[in-house]
Amino acid sequence: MKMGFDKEEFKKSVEYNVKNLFRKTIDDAKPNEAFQAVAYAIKDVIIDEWIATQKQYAKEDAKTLYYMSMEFLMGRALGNNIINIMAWDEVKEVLEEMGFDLNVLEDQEPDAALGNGGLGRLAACFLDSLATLGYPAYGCGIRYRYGMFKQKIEDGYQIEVPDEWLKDGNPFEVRRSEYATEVKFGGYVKTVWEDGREKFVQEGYQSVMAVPYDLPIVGYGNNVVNTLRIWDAQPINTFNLESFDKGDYQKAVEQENLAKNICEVLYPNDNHYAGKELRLKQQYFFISASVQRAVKKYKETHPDVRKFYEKNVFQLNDTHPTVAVAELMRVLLDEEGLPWDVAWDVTTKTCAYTNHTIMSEALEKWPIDLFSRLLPRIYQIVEEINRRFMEQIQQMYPGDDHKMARMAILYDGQVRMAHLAIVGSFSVNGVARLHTEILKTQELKHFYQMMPQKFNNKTNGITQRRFLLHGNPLLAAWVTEKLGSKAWVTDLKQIKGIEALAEDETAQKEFMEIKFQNKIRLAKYIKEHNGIDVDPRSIFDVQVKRLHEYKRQLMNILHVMFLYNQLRDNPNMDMVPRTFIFGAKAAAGYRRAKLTIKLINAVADVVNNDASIQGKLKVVFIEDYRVSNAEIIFAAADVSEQISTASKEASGTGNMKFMLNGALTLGTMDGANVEIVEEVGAEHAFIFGMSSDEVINYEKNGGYDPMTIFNNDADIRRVLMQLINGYYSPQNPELFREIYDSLLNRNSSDRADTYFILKDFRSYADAQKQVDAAYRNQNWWAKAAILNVANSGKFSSDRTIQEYVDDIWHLDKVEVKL
Ligand code: RUG
Repeated sequence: MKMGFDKEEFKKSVEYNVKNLFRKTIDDAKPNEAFQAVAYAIKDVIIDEWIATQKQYAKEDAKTLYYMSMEFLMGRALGNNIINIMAWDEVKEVLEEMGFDLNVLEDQEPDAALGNGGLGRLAACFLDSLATLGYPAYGCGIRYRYGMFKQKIEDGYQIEVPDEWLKDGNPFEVRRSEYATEVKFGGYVKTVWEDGREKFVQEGYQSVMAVPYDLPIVGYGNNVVNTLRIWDAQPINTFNLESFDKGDYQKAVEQENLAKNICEVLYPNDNHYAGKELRLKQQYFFISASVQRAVKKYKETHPDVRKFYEKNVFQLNDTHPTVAVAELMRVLLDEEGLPWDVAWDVTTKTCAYTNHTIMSEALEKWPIDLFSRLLPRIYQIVEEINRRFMEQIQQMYPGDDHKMARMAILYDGQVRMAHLAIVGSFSVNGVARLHTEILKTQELKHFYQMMPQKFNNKTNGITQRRFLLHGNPLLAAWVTEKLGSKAWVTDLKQIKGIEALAEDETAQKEFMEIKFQNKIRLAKYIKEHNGIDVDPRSIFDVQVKRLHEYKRQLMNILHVMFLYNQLRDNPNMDMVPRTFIFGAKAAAGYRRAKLTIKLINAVADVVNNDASIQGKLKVVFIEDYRVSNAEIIFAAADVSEQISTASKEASGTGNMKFMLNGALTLGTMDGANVEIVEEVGAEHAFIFGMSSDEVINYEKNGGYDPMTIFNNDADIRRVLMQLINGYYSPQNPELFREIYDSLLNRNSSDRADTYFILKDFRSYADAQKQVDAAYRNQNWWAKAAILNVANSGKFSSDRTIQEYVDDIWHLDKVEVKL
């Protein structure tokens, strides 16, 4: 326990809150009411630290990071906050005395699901690490009224249900109306002469008021509380008589609707750009508000805005916040009156960009007509940035039109946001070593050749506080006991200490018993939520992540079909019972991904109800995969499926969470898998499939024909035929035809089997066989699992953040004393 947590005070605070919020005594409080009361009591503890931290930052005039992101996939806050104020045991005890179970109360809290997947969760882990390491930082984002949709499975199909996460309010947030900021859209730009210079004034625009809500980000045991600032939109003048009288009725209604719509909902696309106008409005909305506020805050204590970059750095989380480059220019030029060159100097010393993907369909390219209509002044600035950049290319590569075309920001009627981000930033980083190399040598090679000094790698990481200490208390306690210290909680490298136990049979037994208990916990969850019985003694083989073709959930389920065929042919086949567990949301408009979910559930229906295979195979699709159930899933996994087509998964972070919880990776040499294998040793993982070089080579030069595999491999052919002969969909044999076609028939835009599923299939099946063989030797398995945990130190987001600080942000640590 940290000093200063008073159990009696806390108890009184909870009772007081129940009384004031619900007009009840504590004995009558329902779990949800008790949750609210406890959350407010914890907030009360946090608030003092929050105030102290911000005062200390101001006093030290500390440089501040603004982590700009459309997504923050925070999950639940209560448990995390209690852990980070180091009061878990005390709170648990007090609540027990009051007749409440902390776990039950935690379950009352909706996940804050303001993100899609890896990119948003990375932002959340980064905030946790920043606060824990004591670095001054804001997360800047949007307060979506509806977060990532809730997934229901009906008749095997995904149904999207709105996520009303704010229905009962959010106990931890603080509305900061004093920082409300106007954001303007549309209209036109007028040039006027004023004070002897040309000025640009936006007129005839619509605007909204951006109002920030602050959420505390609690550091672990260090009194530091940073801020996640998410912006809500409100109408500037609520629909009023004045505008009605002026005949501005239409405009008033439009402004009101604009404000209502902007923050309504998170776009549920992961790794995919949909080009929706409202999305661009969202981007500019939160960026303009954040940038304006950052400049204003700086100016409150600093006279010279030309030195803005000395105290502020903006990290752009993907291209989504890239308008920040032009918005900062606008503020510096139009509002601060700086000349172009000075403003550009400040901007390019302030902004840094993280690239998270090479997938072309994820790259944002806004049509110029839309962009310039919505953001007329911003567009002018982008035009000028582009003009100057083209001049620079001309100078460096005279007459090389190819370079100009490849690198232009404005090209072919589009604004290429990645190019704007690279040109406007002093740092461009990839998210795993392999990914960064691919950026340098393939996707962004022209930029790398021109400005190599900007490029750097920052391999992703995860917070061990949520994904081990909170998510897997049994293993966390075991690690602490074995190491004789909790130091790993803030220094994950220390977990290496358990490596010495890998060969120790007692330790192996203890480890396997913990895994078994975690599997029982997950089995119970599955029974409660899916009504399926699974055997905790079977191998839990897990693939949880967004559903995307490049992640190849399809290969996984085709392999299940392949195994099932073998079992049908030979029910006595010797195999270790296996439970294949899937969890995945598909973007609402991603038809093929949704059909893959249906296929997984259709296979599950057949396999799980076939008594002849003696329970050797089970398939479970966990509904509504999200941060809170992820914690339970990682803790229970034996096998971590990381099977993306090599070169496509920039990093992956689920792979790290599995490793930390002692699951063995079954994966391709893609993203951060490469570094995981490097840390733990290839002999403690199951690696298969083509390398990224081979994939890229096929993509460039052709030469892959899945039909040859189909014709020559009877087992694969049998599996594929089952997609179109009604084996898993007797009512509608054609149901999975689209999937079959995607594997075998080229269509207008794509090669057949774009993601090389058939190409890698045999190698995958062989690796799966090795898993089966390896699991039979429980001592070996335990050893390999312990080694995975022991070697996960590199993958703490604390390490990642320290690298960002050292190489990009250059922040100073701040100590907060109460
Ligand atoms: O797909 C990537 C993951 O590989 C990566 O681990 C994660 C965090 O860096 O970001 C994911 N990502 C990429 N999500 N959206 C994109 C492209 O917009």
